[in-house]
Amino acid sequence: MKALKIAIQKSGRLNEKSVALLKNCGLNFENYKSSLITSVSNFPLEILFLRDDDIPEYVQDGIADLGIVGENVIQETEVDVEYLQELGFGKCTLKIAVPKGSNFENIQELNGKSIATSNPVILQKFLTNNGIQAEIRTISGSVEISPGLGLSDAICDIVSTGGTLRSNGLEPFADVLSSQAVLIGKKGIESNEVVSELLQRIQSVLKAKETKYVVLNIESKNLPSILALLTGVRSPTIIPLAEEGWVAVHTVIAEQDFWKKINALKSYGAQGIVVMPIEKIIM
Ligand code: PRT
Ligand code: ZN
Repeated sequence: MKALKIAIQKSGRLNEKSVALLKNCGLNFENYKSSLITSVSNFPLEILFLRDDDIPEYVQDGIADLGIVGENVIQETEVDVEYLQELGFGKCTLKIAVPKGSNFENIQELNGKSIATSNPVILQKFLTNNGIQAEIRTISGSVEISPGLGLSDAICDIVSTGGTLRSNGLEPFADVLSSQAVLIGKKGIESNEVVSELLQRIQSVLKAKETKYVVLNIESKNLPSILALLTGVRSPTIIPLAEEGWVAVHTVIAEQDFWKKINALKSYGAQGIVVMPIEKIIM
């Protein structure tokens, strides 16, 4: 099989999780901070380490076959690439924010105002879709200080915790785009067998993250109530305990309703509940 190239961020917010995802897929590679390219020893793949802004175009132009990058960067660079998989990390929202106490109530009030951003393409689309005419001031960094310096009335920037907005006296006003890291590929690449194999591995790692392996003990007479609760799996494994009238139940529980189910299991008399992470789930 011919080796493909995947581009990931060299350093920054997505680097560590992109590397961890590929390693969790069973790929063996050295991750030298100084190198721009590294080979995977046990899979036909080379990894390119790039600035995130360059990744979409490298993939569109076929210099890399695949890439891991924030949805916001793909939209901003307006490239024509294949979206292969949302990866569930690097989650953030591109928001319009205004100085605290501005008392804006409706986004139409942005008409005639100036908005500073590093994402002029996405912002312009949002303004056009909402029939707003505002002046976009494109700046490359520290967007959040621009209203304080009198450079703009509002900003449009990426927000995750909201701490940067707060510490600059700003408050979020409108959501423009929700983003997370995604796996992209050059057009037509999804039919490649190396890509199918990698996608299958990525999906099994993501699926495993969404679930926990749970083992518990319960009195046999209470078994029907907890079986009714554990509907997400085909059938849990039931093993008799040495103590008469008790069984151990092995099952998986989805992360999203984990605490609700654990509390319900306890209320039905489950004891000795052990929870373990799952590395992969092969569907
Ligand atoms: O060097 P390179 O060009 O590769 O990296 P970069 O500096 O351009 O990007 P980087 O590493 O900061 O972010 C990479 C990607 O992570 C972005 O494109 C987003 O998809 C995603 N991401 C997730 C974020 C954030 N969260 C985030 N909080 N990108 C930036 N921020 C910044 C934001 O710009 C603002 O300055 O963090 C600040 C806001 O954070 P809070 O937590 O205070 O709200
Ligand atoms: Zn960047």
